[in-house]
Amino acid sequence: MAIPRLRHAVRTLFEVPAALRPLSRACSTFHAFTDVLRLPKRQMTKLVFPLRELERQLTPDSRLDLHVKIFDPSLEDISKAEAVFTATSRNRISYLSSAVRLDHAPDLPSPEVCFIGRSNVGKSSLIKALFSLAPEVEVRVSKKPGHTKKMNFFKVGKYFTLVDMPGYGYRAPEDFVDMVETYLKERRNLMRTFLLVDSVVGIQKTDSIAIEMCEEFALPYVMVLTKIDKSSKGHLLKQVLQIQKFVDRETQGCFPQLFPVSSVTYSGIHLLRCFIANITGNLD
Ligand SMILES: Nc1nc2c(ncn2[C@@H]2O[C@H](COP(=O)(O)OP(=O)(O)O)[C@@H](O)[C@H]2O)c(=O)[nH]1
Ligand SMILES: [Mg+2]
Repeated sequence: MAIPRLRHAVRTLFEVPAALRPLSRACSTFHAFTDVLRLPKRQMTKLVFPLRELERQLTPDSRLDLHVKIFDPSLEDISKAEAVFTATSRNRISYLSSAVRLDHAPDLPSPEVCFIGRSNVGKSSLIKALFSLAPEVEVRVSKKPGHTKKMNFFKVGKYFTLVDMPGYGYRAPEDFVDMVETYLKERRNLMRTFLLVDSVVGIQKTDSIAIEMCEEFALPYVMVLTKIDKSSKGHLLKQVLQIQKFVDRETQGCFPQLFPVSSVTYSGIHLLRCFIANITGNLD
């Protein structure tokens, strides 16, 4: 009697709960755009263009509030951009080095993009998701906040460099402001700064400091809204509209279109890859 019960217990232990099944399938399958293209249209739109899915919930007259089509690439362009992020023998994608000061940063001629945001906002997870087609790249994702205390440089073939910046806010390194400020102000090949905001809680006080920094240095930056899988549709829409209003009214250098993403379901990841490939001049 005990053995069948034990067997059942073991089986239950390794079973994916029904509620998580679509998620686990999403994680294992949708890294590659060819798999995404096989999805039913509605599901594909939701995964590739999460902002459009949110827009559907708005009444026609308030749809203009969300700028969903400023960057509106074709599926073919999104496919093309994927090659940039796919590791091959001719396109080596790898961790390059870490630095605590700008004069220790690698001196490369290629365009650069950086990711900044509060500790725990999901920077490393997002970078890991962007690099899921180069699984050998090691991006450390911590359970504890404040893990990334250095600027971590990743080389994406001959195309561009991507920098994971240390998180600000809780447990930020003391010299964070000096490090990040100097980098943002002086890095000559910096093409775009991606400023991550947690979509669950919206713009926090510490986020405003980073926004002010970007504004003061007149940097072109883009707001990426992380962890969209964590909220209900209603809550997410409310947050997105609030952030959009803030961007429209209070910022000069921020790209008007928001980029909602989830590093768990891969929602928005393919579009963001395409945007990065585009602004670094690698989509032609
Ligand atoms: N549900 C969910 N959790 C996430 C997502 N992105 C990150 N996380 C979790 O948030 C925590 C902080 O993530 P991490 O990438 O280390 O943040 P960082 O400090 O900004 O680099 C980790 O426990 C992640 O698993 C996401 O898109 N969805
Ligand atoms: Mg990190």
